[in-house]
Formats: sequence, structure tokens, C-alpha cells
Amino acid sequence: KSAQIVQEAWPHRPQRPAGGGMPLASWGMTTRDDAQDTSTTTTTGGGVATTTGGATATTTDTGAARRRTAVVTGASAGIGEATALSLAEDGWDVVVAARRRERLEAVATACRDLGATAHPIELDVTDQASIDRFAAAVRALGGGVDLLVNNAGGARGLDPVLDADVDDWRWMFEANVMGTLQVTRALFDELAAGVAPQVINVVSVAGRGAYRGGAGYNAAKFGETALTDVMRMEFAERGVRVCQIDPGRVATDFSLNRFKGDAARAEEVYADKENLVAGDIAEAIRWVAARPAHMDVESMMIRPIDQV
Ligand code: 8X3
Repeated sequence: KSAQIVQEAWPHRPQRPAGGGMPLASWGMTTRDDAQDTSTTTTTGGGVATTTGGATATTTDTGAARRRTAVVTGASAGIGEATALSLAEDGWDVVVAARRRERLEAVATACRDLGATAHPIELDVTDQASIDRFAAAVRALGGGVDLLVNNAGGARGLDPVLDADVDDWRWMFEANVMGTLQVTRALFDELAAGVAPQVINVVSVAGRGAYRGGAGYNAAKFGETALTDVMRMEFAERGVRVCQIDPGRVATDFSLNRFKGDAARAEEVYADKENLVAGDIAEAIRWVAARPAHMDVESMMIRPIDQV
């Protein structure tokens, strides 16, 4: 069942050894000091090779080795699910968060199959009480937070401005803007104390360019872009990096959600096109997540070749 989830989330997934993902040795070890100051550098011949921190860290305050922890929201399907699996494969422990408990359990099981510790915790990013409970549950795990992937969000409707459903607009602001804001604030103290901490916001090409019918979603995603830019400026002084990932058309249940369960309309969006799959975006996120502490990747826009 869990292998099936991996396959569904990422049909083009490269084959890696099952059971433990990449050998931890290939990610190297890093200390908290290494992570906060610079990456580890080694001289090779005439040049200098820089190794990344990887997902295993040694905390200097306790002297105890611990694995790094990533929190992924919207992790029950699509990009969030594929991201959780990729991070698990790379040696991260993961907290997977979303509304659908059953799906979350399945994703957590798939992460465990890859050798990770995985905690499924329910979260509705449009509900402040849910965010508060979630943050308390994460804190209670005691493993810290080194990476937050704000992936929860989405679109509702594709209506012209004059026909807009204001409830759809409100939901999009709540989920994409307020959800990203409030989840990040709720976990910020843990993040700021983390090893090479980083926030990765999964925004959208819709947050960079508007299109007909997209006004509500565009406004929410442009808002999330602005929020992400200011987070980057303000968090840098606390040592927390902020990256924006902007996916284009990715064949997930994004359109099914946008069209409120109208499968025929959703399928039309992806029919006869070179769509990305969730794992393509997860591949970018796993790369950003593995960068050393001094390296700030501001953004990446990723579209299928026929969407440029
Ligand atoms: C959705 C991107 O291109 O499918 O965030 O509208 S697109």
C-alpha cells in the first residue's frame, strides 16, 4: 500500500535502495556550529568542495546526535505527500500535517518504510484552534523543527471577477496567506532554535503572473509571495532562511479541488499536456532542504515545457 502511494505520487521517481534511503554517510554529518556558520569545506586538488549539512545533526549543547525534523503541511496528497517521502528518503524525520487523518496515516507509514520517524498530526490551516493544537503537538514531540514546508493551500473556482464567489476568495486568502502566516508563527521559536533552519513556501506561478478567471487565486498567491519576501528579509537576522517554490501545472488533485469535485473538468486541465508530477516539485524541495546554512535559495519557478 505504501509503495503504491510512492508510485502514485511520483511515477518518474528515480530508483534508490529501499529500506533506508540514501546512506547517511553520503549526506555527511554536521554540527550545530557548522550548520550555523558555514558548510564544511574540504580541499580537493586545486579546488574547494563544499558539502551540505544533510539531515543528520549533532547538537553541541547536549552532545547527542539527532536527526533533523521537517514539518510538511498539506502532506496527505500531491506535492506535500511527495515532499514528505523525498525528505524521509533523504534521512529527515517528518511531521506530516493535513486534515485527512486516514491519508496522513498512510503517508506516515510510507515515510517509515523509507527509514524515517514519521508523525501524522491533523491540521486545518484555516482554523486557528487547529493550528494551536498542531503546534503544541509538534512541541510535545520534543524533536525540534529544522525545516517547515508550507505546502497547504489551493484554489477554489476559476470564475471571472464579476461572477466571483466571495466565499471562495475568502477561503483562498485563509488557506494560502493566513495559513502560511499562522503556521509559520506558531512554529517559529522551534525553527529559530533548529539546525540550519529553513522555511520553504510552496506558492505558485499564479503568484507571479495573473490570468483570466484566476483573480481570487492570483490575489491570494501574490499575497503569499509578498509574505514570503518579507519573511525572508525579517527571518534572516534570526538565521532562518526562506525559499519560495513556484510550481506550474502539476497533475495532482489541485484541479479537482479547484472545481469542487468535477472530475471531468479537472481532467481537461491535464489532458494531452506535458504535466509535471508531484515528485518533480519534491525533487526541487529536497535539493533546497539540503543546502548548507549560509546558502539562501530565494526562489525556483518550475513549469512543464508546454507551459512556458
Ligand atoms: C497552480 C499552477 O499553472 O496549474 O498553482 O495554475 S497552475
